[in-house]
Amino acid sequence: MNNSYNIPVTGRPNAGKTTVINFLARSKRPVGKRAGTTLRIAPVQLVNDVFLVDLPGFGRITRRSKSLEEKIKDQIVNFLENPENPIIFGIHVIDSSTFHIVTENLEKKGIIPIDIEMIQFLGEVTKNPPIVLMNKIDKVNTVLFNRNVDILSTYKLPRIEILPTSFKTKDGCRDFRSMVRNLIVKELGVKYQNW
Ligand SMILES: Nc1nc2c(ncn2[C@@H]2O[C@H](COP(=O)(O)OP(=O)(O)OP(=O)(O)O)[C@@H](O)[C@H]2O)c(=O)[nH]1
Ligand SMILES: [Mg+2]
Repeated sequence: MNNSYNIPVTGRPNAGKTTVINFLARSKRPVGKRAGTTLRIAPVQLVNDVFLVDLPGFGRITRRSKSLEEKIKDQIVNFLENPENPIIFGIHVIDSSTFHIVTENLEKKGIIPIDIEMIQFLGEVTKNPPIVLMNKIDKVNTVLFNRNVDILSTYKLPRIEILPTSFKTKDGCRDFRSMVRNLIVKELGVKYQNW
């Protein structure tokens, strides 16, 4: 993956990472109703030498062993920390319909929620703020959405851009595409704007 610029897409299993990549790159990678569809790191070309990186979901899934989970975690961390994979910025996808439940359950056990950990990590491996998608907003009401934003705001996070999206209704998707395009152009120049 030398000589390429990467935009990793992170998130818990089933958050919608591959859906996000298919939307931006007009690719047709398999998405699934069940968590655990993407199991290997896959670069997907967006424009020129810029690649979106489809990552496996990070976090607990029923019917998956702890050892497989550890392997997946190592795979993701190794990719993100490897200087041979220059990262322009990261995109973190949150499933708004489960975020509050998962997060509050982990908080009760005194564990830092996985989404928070990943957002902090993305902020450390690149100088640009990660884009955080509050995805699947078609599945939540305003009260729940605001609760999610409140939970996020209780953590010390890197500077982030939060965008509500639904890839079912397409709400927020155009704004998201523009944000990604603007960030790439800001970093790499105008020849990267035509996609
Ligand atoms: N209702 C709704 N469903 C969505 C949205 N985005 C994605 N999905 C659905 O969520 C499911 C999971 O999507 P994927 O893109 O496969 O999720 P993923 O994060 O890549 O999942 P893994 O590869 O298993 O980690 C699929 O059934 C998608 O169609 C959304 O905004 N709203
Ligand atoms: Mg996937």
